Amino acid sequence: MSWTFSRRQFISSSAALVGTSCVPLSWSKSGPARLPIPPLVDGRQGKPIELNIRSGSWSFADFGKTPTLGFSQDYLGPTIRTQQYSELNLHYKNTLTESVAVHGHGLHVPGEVDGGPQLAIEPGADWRPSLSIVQPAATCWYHSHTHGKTGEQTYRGLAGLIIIDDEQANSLSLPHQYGVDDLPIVIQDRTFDAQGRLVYSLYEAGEDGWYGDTVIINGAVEPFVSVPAGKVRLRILNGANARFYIVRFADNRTFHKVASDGGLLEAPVPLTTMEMAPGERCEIIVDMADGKPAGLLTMFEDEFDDEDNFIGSLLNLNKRSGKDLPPASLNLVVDKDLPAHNAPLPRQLATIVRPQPKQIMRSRDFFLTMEDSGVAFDGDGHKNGHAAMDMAINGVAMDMNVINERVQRGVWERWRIRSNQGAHPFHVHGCSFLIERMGGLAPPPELQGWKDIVVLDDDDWSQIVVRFDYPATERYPYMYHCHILEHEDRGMMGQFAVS
Ligand SMILES: [Cu+2]
Repeated sequence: MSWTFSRRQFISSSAALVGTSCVPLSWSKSGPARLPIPPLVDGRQGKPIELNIRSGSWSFADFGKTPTLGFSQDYLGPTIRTQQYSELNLHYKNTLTESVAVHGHGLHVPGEVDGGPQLAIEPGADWRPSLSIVQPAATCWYHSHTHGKTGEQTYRGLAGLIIIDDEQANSLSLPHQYGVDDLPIVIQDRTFDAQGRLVYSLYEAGEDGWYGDTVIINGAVEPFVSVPAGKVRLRILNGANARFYIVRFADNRTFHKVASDGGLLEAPVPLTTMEMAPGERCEIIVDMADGKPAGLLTMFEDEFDDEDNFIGSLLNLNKRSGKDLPPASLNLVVDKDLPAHNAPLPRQLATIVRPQPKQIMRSRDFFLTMEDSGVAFDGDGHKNGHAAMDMAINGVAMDMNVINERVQRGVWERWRIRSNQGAHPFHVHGCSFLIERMGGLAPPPELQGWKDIVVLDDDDWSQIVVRFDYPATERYPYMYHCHILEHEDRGMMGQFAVS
């Protein structure tokens, strides 16, 4: 199936909606799990941060352990804190028996330290990128970007957050106590077998990518977290391989989005619901001063597969009491003993300087295509009968030996992107960009900040303005690609050099 749900319907709707989320769980023998908070590693003084890419063993719920991958831990990696105008020195060690490339998603750094597939770390080898952080405050992340294996390695655990601070952002009155009122929230979905082991197969993934049936937050199923009776910042990453989520609270409370992929918005935007595509980050502030618990709902957008279903869901919401809602993926529970941040939200957050029309020097178009190619083959060349799709951008699949575009450094460009079928999150390395149009429409206020992912569809063009300030050589180029990881691994990706 391919979903026909249009972004246009979602964006034009300010109403809240509801639907089924993950399968309700009855596994919790020992009560709900506490939200795992990845350790915070301070990279601000330039001290090298060791990240061992290793295999692990992790229990997502009360159904036993499963083999996993992680950075210096069993599943996921530590949260790395850095700041504007500092050097971030990373020291990856690959202890696995397969090669791994690790990309710094959202970082404005040269191609030679960007971590694309050309920079794979061989088994037993090290990689020590030194990153000059010049960009402003943002929530970025690092994850596997290994040629043909990004989906599987990320699914098994190779992902972590990078928080960039800057003086301007630090001067704002926003919650900033990591693990107390400033929480990392990585949303993913996973499928488990009867023994509780992770199930994944690129070759058996459907044409929309690999969907897990169970939502996990920081590696736990339906956890809770204690928060102060005040404002709480959630740095939410949609770290799923393929799912688009609709995020809201069970009591439909208003929250404020303060930052998108590339950093702070110009002003907080009040919302009751938001869409998150794979790879996107949203920083939101939720006010817990009333002392009531808040359940974070993460609904599968693909289940709203047509307009009738979508409108039906809206009508259902009016009939439902709070008790009928799907289970919360994360429960925020107030602890009055924790120090609360109760200052009003700043009215102004950042200044976003947009290019003048005359500064935009050239245009490029990118057409993402999926075509049924008949019978699929597994990794050993055996026919397996599952959906086979040829994935391409501008008619060609990713080829490690081909530079698809050559871009001039420091010059604004307009890129237009659309697909022949369905919605795709388009990600560009080495930059943040601004969205001019999304599916033919002007972006809503919460998408008018710096971004590195734009959603496109088959009904109209999405359009961005972008400028690259760092070089990427033909040996170590940047990538543009669909962030549905199974689409990326099947070839919906291209390489470009900046000089
Ligand atoms: Cu795609």
